[in-house]
Amino acid sequence: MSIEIGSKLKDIILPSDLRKLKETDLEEVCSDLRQYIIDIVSVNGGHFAASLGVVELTVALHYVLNTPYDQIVFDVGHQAYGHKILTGRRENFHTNRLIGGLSGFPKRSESEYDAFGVGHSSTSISAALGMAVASAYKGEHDRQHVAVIGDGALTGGMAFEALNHAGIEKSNILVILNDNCMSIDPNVGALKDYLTNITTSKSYNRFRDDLVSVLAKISKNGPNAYGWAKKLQQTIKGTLWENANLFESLNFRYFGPVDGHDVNQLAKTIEDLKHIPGPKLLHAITVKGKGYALAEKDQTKWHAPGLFDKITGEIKKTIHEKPQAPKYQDVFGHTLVELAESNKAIMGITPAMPSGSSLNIMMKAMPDRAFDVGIAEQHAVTFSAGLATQGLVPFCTIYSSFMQRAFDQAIHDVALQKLNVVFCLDRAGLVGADGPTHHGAYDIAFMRCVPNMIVAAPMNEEELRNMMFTAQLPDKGPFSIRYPRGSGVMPDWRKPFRELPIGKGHKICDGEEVAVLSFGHIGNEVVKAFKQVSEEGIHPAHYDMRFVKPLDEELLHQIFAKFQKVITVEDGCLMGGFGSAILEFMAEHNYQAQVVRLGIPDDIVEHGDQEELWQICRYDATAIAEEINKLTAGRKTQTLVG
Ligand SMILES: Cc1ncc(C[n+]2csc(CCOP(=O)(O)OP(=O)(O)O)c2C)c(N)n1
Repeated sequence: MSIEIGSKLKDIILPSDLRKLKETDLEEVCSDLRQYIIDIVSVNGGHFAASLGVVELTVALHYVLNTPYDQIVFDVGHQAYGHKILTGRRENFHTNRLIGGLSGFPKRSESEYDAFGVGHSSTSISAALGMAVASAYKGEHDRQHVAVIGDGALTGGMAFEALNHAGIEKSNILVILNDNCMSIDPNVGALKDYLTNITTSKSYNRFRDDLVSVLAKISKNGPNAYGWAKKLQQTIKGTLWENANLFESLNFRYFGPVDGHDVNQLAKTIEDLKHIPGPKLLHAITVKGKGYALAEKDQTKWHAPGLFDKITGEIKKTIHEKPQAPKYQDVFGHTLVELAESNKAIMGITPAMPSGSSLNIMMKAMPDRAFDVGIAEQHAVTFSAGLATQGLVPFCTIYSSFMQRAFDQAIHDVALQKLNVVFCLDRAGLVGADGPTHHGAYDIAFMRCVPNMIVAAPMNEEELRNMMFTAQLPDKGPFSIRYPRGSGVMPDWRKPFRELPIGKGHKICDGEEVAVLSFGHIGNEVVKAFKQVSEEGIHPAHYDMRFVKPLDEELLHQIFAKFQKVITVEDGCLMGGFGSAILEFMAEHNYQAQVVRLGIPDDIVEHGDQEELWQICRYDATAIAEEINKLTAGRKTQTLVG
């Protein structure tokens, strides 16, 4: 693949090269950088629209600041492609998100320019504040610390906690609010309305004009900047105080709104802000997808569009001859609407992932019964708990890895009160290219230790539907259902609902010598493995356990009475997970079988293709077949000898 690099971008290997250019070159740098992102993402995939929206901000920041001594923390980090390209990684950028290649998010081990590892939202202000306080403590008063945070990420509680703290620290921290009115889906909430009001209000616009003139004086008067800063404060008070500003009331100096696509103005403003001490917030208005018309028009679709033809904008889709199995998220979305049609108590809740979780199907069909609450997992869970106290049955759908945020709420607000909240944990297991920040590795372990929690995982679409059906029946208490990223296995999945007995697994096939116990979709790898080993005359038994809590003890007694060799398979962490639950059962009942546990090791699993990662972690079909072979090698030899 040969991609032409624009003439201004060509010579920039590091930000120090960028800083050698004239201000008049910056617009061209931005246009080259934008084109490079389009060129690479169109053939490689990854996040798209967010990086296009911050091209000017990224160039202005690296132009003005002395990175990596000065530190920039990008919130979430899905918008940091431009930053990666400008900080020594252009040559490798074509490996972005591929196995062994660059991470799709800033990562400290990848570059000294990545001040903080990110992936989960709303952490940037806390991290930048920690750095700023450390710098102040060490006497590095010239050092700048910047958090670049989107209006979506600002809806996360952590961001407010950090603003609240930063307002009483005297540290030099600059928060740049990248306001594009979008999260992945349109941003939600009262804060979004507030930011829109600031952007359109007349008094703020008057204030902005005053600001520009004061900042111009600061620039001119350089060393005496502090005096001008005081004057600036008076200006702010004079023109702004009548309309109390949220950030000002938290002791931040608020600047803006400014045009986030005017790179020269941004560079000047950031230069001036460097000389103003204490916590500051610069409100930049940007357009998500800027510079690629289709992305500007349909920002949700172009958040992470997959591969596309950059000229026509056609998103590439594989054409299949046979009907394909649906994505689990879509089975969830359609099934929820179907159930909600007959059970009026059902409600749907998502923290900022309507399209990612397919709750948007219910939001469209039943707008008064489905809620996008913003990037607020903790709130989503406790809000669901509140609904449940009133006899409603909330289905709270959260990606497994984001559910980590709401662990206390699951215990304190749901489980202790035995409330009927159904957790639908999407993207459970290894997720692939998003990598370690996003792998849903821990939910089996952290859900099964919560008292009163039912923990289930479907092996296919029909089981998912039946688990959802069962969970909404009266008085089931807290009920968690996990399913992976991607598709199931049943093209014909709209089967009639059937109640599943809680805590009951089932035998998929009888066999001899070895029993394989699986939990969830990964059981389909066991089915494939059995095809491989059956050709060698090996016929183990397979059990789909369906529930890790409560465990099907009756079935386990039968299994351990018959088998001395057991393999457990899970798409989750081995420590404390499904295999651990089986070992605990054995210890309690004094069983002595040989057990091999397959799942995610106690290590960080990097990014890569989902199936490649199963292979690396040794629980894909081939690895399972190999383990079966190892356990049965003795029997085969005996058979041959006999
Ligand atoms: C805790 C958490 N929840 C959900 C997500 C998924 N997520 C990734 S980007 C994003 C939207 C961020 O919006 P914003 O900060 O405004 O950035 P933009 O994409 O608009 O530039 C969401 C919800 C996440 N990364 N972290």
